[in-house]
Amino acid sequence: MINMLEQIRETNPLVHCMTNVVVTNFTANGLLALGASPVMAYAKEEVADLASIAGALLLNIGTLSSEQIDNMVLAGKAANKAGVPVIMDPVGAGATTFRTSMSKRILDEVDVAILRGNAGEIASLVDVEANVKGVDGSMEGDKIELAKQAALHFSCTVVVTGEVDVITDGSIVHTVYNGHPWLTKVVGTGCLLGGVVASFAAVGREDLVNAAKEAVTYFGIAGEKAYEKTKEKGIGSFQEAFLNCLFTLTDQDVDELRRTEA
Ligand code: ATP
Ligand code: TZP
Ligand code: MG
Ligand code: MG
Repeated sequence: MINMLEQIRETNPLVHCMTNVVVTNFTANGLLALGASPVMAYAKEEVADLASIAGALLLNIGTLSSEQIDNMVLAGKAANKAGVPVIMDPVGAGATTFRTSMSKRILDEVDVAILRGNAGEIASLVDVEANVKGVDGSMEGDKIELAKQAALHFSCTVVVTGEVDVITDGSIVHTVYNGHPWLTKVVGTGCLLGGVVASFAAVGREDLVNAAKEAVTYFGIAGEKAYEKTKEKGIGSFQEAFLNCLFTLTDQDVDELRRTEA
């Protein structure tokens, strides 16, 4: 049994999140439910200090400004220097030239360990035709090939999420079938997943593909369990049940319910 949940709950890794204003509270509560220790911090005066003592750094451009991107680069470089894994979510890349170019700037200046996005966002970063409307995105082609292409292009682990999730470093490929469509009815699940991936990376630095795969599997199973508890009620109850499942799921539950392929 892979005991990453136990490790997170025992060590409570500090996860420095530079994320968007829509999902800040949901992300902090989701990470606390998991067992990590979130801190949201943005000021240029402190981001480098925090990033270098964190277990992982999350850069999410959801409500970006150019000043915020400067500070993300500052934090990312400090994390790199300290050996802290950097997880990036290029929210809405492809929707505007600004989002695409700022995402590329971070990827150019910071050594990103794990890039997590929907297919449209990832496609737009490697100049593959994509359909991105605001923060929702898709692409028609093969998602495994897309993820591999992005992983090789940026020399990092890539997580492409959707109905099926693909995790790859360009050579090892995992597909995760766990998850539920209601996860798309609650804003910020993709963004929270970035924080969850960061938490798993904090305790699983030596094998980031595996850490990302385990994070995505755990998250998908929590979505399935939450749906079973609230399908007669609706998505308000689902959101609450989802947080409860992030809190209660064990490594043993994940092993029993995983639907993954390597
Ligand atoms: P988007 O803005 O396009 O919804 P996102 O950034 O919110 O993207 P998602 O791709 O929605 O990210 O991924 C968030 C979580 O939802 C992941 O755990 C993913 O597996 C799950 N998920 C997304 N779509 C589905 C689906 N159709 N069926 C099952 N699970 C899904
Ligand atoms: N607008 C800017 S960021 C954001 C919205 C709606 C949240 C996107 O969250 P997610 O996880 O990508 O659905
Ligand atoms: Mg979504
Ligand atoms: Mg998103």
